[in-house]
Order: sequence, then C-alpha cells, then structure tokens
Amino acid sequence: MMNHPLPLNRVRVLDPFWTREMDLVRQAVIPYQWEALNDRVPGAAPSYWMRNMRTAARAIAAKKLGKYVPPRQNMNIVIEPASGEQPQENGFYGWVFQDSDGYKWIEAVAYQLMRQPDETLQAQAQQAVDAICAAQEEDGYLDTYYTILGREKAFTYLKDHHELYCFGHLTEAAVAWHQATGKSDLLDAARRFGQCIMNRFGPGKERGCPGHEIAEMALIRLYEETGEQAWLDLARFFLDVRGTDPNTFALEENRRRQAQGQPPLPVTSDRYMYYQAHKPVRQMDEAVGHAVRQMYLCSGMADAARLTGDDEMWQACRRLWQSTVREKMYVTGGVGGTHDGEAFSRPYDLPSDTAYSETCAAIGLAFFARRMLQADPQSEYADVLEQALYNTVLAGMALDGRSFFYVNPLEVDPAACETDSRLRHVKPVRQKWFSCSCCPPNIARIVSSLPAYMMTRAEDTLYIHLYIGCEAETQLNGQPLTIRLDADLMRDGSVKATVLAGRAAGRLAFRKPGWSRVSRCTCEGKAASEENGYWVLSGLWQPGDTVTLSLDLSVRVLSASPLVRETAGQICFARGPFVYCAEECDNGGQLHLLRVSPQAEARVESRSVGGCPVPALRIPARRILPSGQSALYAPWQPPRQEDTVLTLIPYFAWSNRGKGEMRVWLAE
Ligand code: FUB
Ligand code: ZN
Repeated sequence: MMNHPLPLNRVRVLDPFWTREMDLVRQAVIPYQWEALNDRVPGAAPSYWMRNMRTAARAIAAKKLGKYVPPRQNMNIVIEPASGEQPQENGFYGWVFQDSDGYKWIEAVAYQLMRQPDETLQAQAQQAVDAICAAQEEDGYLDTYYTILGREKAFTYLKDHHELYCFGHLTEAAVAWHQATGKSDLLDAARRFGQCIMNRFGPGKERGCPGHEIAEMALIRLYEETGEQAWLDLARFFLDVRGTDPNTFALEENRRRQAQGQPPLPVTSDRYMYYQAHKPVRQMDEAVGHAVRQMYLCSGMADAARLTGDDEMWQACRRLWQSTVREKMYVTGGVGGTHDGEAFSRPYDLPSDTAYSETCAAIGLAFFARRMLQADPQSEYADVLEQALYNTVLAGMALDGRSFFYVNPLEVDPAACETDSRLRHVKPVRQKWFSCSCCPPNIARIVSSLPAYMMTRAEDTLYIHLYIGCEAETQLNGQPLTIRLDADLMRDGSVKATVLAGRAAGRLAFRKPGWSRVSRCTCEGKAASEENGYWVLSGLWQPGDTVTLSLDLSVRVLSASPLVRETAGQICFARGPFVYCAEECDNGGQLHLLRVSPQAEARVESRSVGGCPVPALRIPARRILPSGQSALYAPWQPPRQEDTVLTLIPYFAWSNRGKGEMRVWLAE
C-alpha cells in the first residue's frame, strides 16, 4: 500500500501546543539562525556559511580569469582560523559539510512560507538561494569546500568528505523551495549538481556511495517532485553499491595510500560498519554505526522499497526497524546511545548520563518512521514517530527558541558534566550555536514541516497518525474532503474529527495509540473495525459527520527491559506521548536519593515552564537522607528517609529554568 503525506499548504495546524512550537521556529529560531549563518550572533561559534558561499563565488570568478590563488590551508574535516588570527579572505572555514546548515535553513523557511507568506523571510531566503547559485561551478558542481580548497580532489573522499551529503540537503531544500515559491532556481541548481554527480557515478561509470547518507532519500524526493526517473535510479545505485566488495571506501582509501607510498589495505567491507557499508543493504539486520547516518539510510531504503516494490529491501527495513526500536532506543525516542562516534551501541546499552542521543538522530528516526508508515501503515511506526517528536526532538530546542541541545541525556548532574571528561559531550544547558551545528536547523525544518508527519493519504484512505489539532484538505477516491481535527493532548484525550466540506466515499483511519490503554472510537452510522492498530471507518463522508475518539491520558509508569543494566530497579513516568523527568529546581538536588513507588498516585497540575503551559505531575515519594550514613561504607541499616512530593515535567521542557540536575529514570 502506498500513501503520501498531505501537501503542507493543505494542512493548517490549530493545535495550541504545536502552533506555539511552529510559531517559535518562525519568529525566533529562523531569524536567529539567519543571523548565525551570517556570523552575526555575538558570543556564538561562527557558522561561516554565507562567508564560504561568497568566497566560493569569488573563487569561481577568479578561476575563470585564471587569477585564482588558493588559500594556505590543508583539507581537514574542520578548519578554523589559527588562534588569535582573522580568517583568511579567501579561506574555507567550518566543517567540511558546513554548506548543509544553510540548506536546512532554507528548507525550514520554505515550509514556513507554505504556512503563511512572509515577504521579509522570503527575501532573506532568496539571498541565501542567490548566494548558493553564485557558488555553483559551470559544470554544476556545488560544494564550497572543494571549490575553495581543491576542485581537482572532488569526489575522491566520499567516505568522510560529505559532498553527497551536502548534495542531499541541497536537494531537500530545493524541492521545498520549489513547492513553497514555485521558483525553480534552487531546483535547477540541485538538478545540475545531480547531473554532475551522475556524469561520474552510476552503472557503467565509477562505483561510489555517500559516506553520510541522505542523498538516497533526497534523490527520491527529487524524483517524486519532478517525475524524472534518473534520480530514482541514482538513489538505487547508491543503495546497491553500499557494502559490496570491493568496498568503494576502501578503494578510495587505497588511492590515497598509494599517493603517499603506503601499502594497500584489504578492499573488503568489514571495516566499514560505522558507515553502514559493512554488508549489502538488503542483508542488514542491526542498526549500527553513526546513528544519524543509519537513520537516514533506513529512510532512503524505505522510500526505495516503497517505490520499487523491492521486497528484500523492505524486509531489511523491517529488521533494522526492529533492531532500532526494540533494542536500541531510549524511552524518549532518542537513538545512538554512545558518544563514541555518535553511534549505536550494542543492544540494550542505553546509559542515561553518558547518553549521546543526538537530536538529529531522533529526527532521523522520525523520518524513518514516516517512511515506514507510507509503505505500510501500522500504528507501531506512528507510536515511535510520536515518541521521538514529542520528547527528544522538541527537547533539542529551548522554549524561547534561542538555544539548543545536540546531546540529549536522560540524567544530568551539572557538576559532573563540568569536571568529568567522560561527560564532556553532555551539556547541562542548551547552547546558542555549535561549531558543528547540524541539529538546530534540522529541528527548524522538522517542526516547520509537522503536517507531513500528521497524516498520510492513500487513494481511498486518509490515515490520521498524530492527534494534532488541524484543518486538512484532502481527497478520497478523487473526491475533495475538508476535515477538522480537534485535539489537545496536553490537556485531555478527547479528539473529534469533523467533516467541514466536500463529499467523498472512502475510509478514515484513526491510529489507536500504543499508550492509550482504554480507548474508544465512535461515529454515528458507521462501525469502526480495527486494522494494523488503526480504527477504520468506511462510507460516504459529508459535512457535519463527526468521529469521536476518547484516548486514555492517565499517567503511566514504565520500566525498561531487565536487559537494560542502566535502569534496573528504576521507573519513569509518561502521560500520553510525553515522557516526564524530575528537575532540581522543583525537587532539590541529589535526585538519585529519591524513591518512588510504581503504585504512587500522580496528580496532574498545570504549570508554566519557561512561559509554556505544561501539565506537571505531582507524585508522593520518599527521599533518602544522606545524613543517615556518614561513612562511605557501613553495616547495612534501613536508610533514613522523609516523605516528599515530586514534581515532574515533560522531558522536552527540561533545562529552561537554569542549570540543575535532571533525571528521567527514578529509583523504585
Ligand atoms: O556529519 C554531519 C553531521 O554532523 C552528522 O549527521 C552529525 O552526527 C554530526 O556529526
Ligand atoms: Zn545533529
């Protein structure tokens, strides 16, 4: 079964919670990031994005005149000015993939323009688009790092040098910009770069594949936007080459070694697990290596399987999905537990305090889930999509939209983060920007494109995956239908779908959330049947028809599998899609001394956190008193404890009230 997200300009989000988030991105995050891309945020790490684009454009002009003087720089993965020195006028700065930050920003702007036109914003994005087009070489090549530092070396280090990753982000931005404005300037730039890539790679040409995946799903998006088969073929080529021998990353490594007079290494794939190039994709069965890469690969695979009917590819997607969500995902929907390479660890290794759980990896999981839903609407995919979105993805951004988390731990002790090198990656407060700033613009683009995750449409069925209040214009069996969804999961579990306009025969499918223990779905004159975790109602739909859902938002107590060593003897709390945490500002420090019973009755209380109204939980608990034992070790005695009442807030809202301890998992 194939189904597609609704066009963004056909869905108007009305949900109070999500409207706030989307407006925040529009009003605070996007303008702030524009300043960041232009290096105008005092105290924040410079981005160099606009600077690199302009330098590349000047380099291209100078090359044409035969007057190009390359900067005095080596081709490193990240290049910063020497300490105390100003950047060289003609130099490249930042990470090798720096171009992608601005591409993500344009994509986010495009989605916001589909929500609501805005001349100023569009003019700024046009400036960025023009800068990109000016940085494109005559043969379509577009990557400022190589244009500035050594075009002759282009495409020789696919494993780590991210050209195809930047191409992927450019393409995603180009499609969104085209959809939002009807303008084809960026789309043409992406196509021309795509053609330049195709001139070099493909069947009968050089073998190669992205060292950081995304081009696969982006090419498929370009195919779906333009109908041009070549893009789907190139995506499949990249997927087919990956992990096959002789391994293309090994071959390129050997070419470099040869140039340096070093002996060659074996060209087998086994060394490339970190890059998901250790075996052919259709044989993969475990989520491994760099987490964002793995999630982006899975997304491309799911798209390819959907469009080509490749069952082997689909079965691999299923296995990778299960490995991810059954053995390697945090309760907050984060993935990639180890900071060692920002990667997936072994099954059930989900540490709370040293967690990596990169924001981009949770975003990648949401991409993967949405694509699994498109290929096969099963509620388990939507459950995980929601878990990632409402918890880790949102936690990546402060409630004022002005600072961000890259790493999303489930337990924080600021004093430890600041002194312990094993926790160097964990920040107790969000940062203004990062020298590697992949996450902030990624949050901007996913939040701005929220409607693409809420519903999907097949010929005869509208699937409602997320209960986010909105008005949506769609079609069933070719007939128009406008539906309003009234929902506010922050407040209660009642959801109502009302047909506002149109008249169409077909099916409406409402997800039965995994977290809702007792739920009902009713509609006068229509019986709901259950299918793959959805209530399905069929018949003729016309204005005034309503479907009422009652979802169970009572507080849930969760435990992790006993195989997760880290959380043995601990529980956490959740309500609807929200996972909760305790913060020092509500509960005092030393959160590890709190003891809470799974039977404790939680009261829901409305609170304002960082200006955002949230339902807090108040739960009777006990606190062990450290004064009960002064020696480091002593003969056991019942601990001295006192009664207390815990305050828990949704995880996404933590660290908005200053620096302090935080814990999701609490001792039972
Ligand atoms: O390599 C590009 C991006 O930077 C990755 O997706 C992130 O994990 C960060 O390493
Ligand atoms: Zn990131």
